[in-house]
Amino acid sequence: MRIVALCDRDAVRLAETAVRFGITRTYADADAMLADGGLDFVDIATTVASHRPLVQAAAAAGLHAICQKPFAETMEDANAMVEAMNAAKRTLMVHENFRWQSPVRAAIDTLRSGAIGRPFFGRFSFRSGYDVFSGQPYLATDPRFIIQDLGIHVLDIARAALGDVTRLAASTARINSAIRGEDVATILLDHAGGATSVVDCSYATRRVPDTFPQTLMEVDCTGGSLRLEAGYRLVIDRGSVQDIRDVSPPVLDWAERPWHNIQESVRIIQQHFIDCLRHGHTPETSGQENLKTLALVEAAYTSARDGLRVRM
Ligand code: 89V
Repeated sequence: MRIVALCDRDAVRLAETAVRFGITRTYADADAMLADGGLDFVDIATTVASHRPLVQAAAAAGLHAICQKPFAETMEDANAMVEAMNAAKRTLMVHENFRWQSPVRAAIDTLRSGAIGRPFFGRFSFRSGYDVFSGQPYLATDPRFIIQDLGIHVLDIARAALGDVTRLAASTARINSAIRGEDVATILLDHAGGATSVVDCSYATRRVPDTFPQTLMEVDCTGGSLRLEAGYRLVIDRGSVQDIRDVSPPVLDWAERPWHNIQESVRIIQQHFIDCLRHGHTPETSGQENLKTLALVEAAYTSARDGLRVRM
């Protein structure tokens, strides 16, 4: 597989990327790129409002697609994208990459193996004071911030680790008055398998060292407990026996700290997509599957706004 065409409305970025990677087909308009053909799939790495028209255009062109998270601003848009790709019989994967971070994956795989029994409690935590707004300025101006941008990842990890959710309650706060949306969220989840978990996220937490962009995990199971601690330390306790593993992600040659765990997960999820296309499998984070994570985002905003516990 190789990248044969690039589309970007920012002419400077388009030219720079084309030169850097030796890509000769460049476009400022996605429809023009699709009309020229010669593509197997598109990787849609745009902001959320453009996802629906771009995914529908890919489906109409008979192409498979990867779509960035957050998949959609509304369930209606998300359902429409899934239906369009289903009707075209093409594969749609949401680029929900946090569950693919190798340290997070090591923890999820341990839980899924059943080695420490049945989970009954989880905490999935992302707390930082990192300035994400300078790199992604739109995050400061959207009415929705942390649940839609970051909580979505952590909710997805909670689902990957403990299974689907039956009920949810959320509280939010805005600590940084320079932004429009909420920058703190605490979400209580009941999982179908019987576990309860807490997803807590903050971009208003000052601490040294700052753990950005690590998701910390803590899961109690009937046969032991598991913690993914700061600094990528995975601790698995079985009473008297403690297994401590360094699950630090590699810093890929194009990557940089502290983003390297996210950057590695991008490579892993892209590889997963290619493997799925080659073998005719459905991606773990398919559009259809991601509807459940997106529903949790919607439910969290409803719960926080109305002070209600929401049934899924
Ligand atoms: O990578 C992301 O999804 C970002 C961040 C984790 C920085 O909030 O939006």
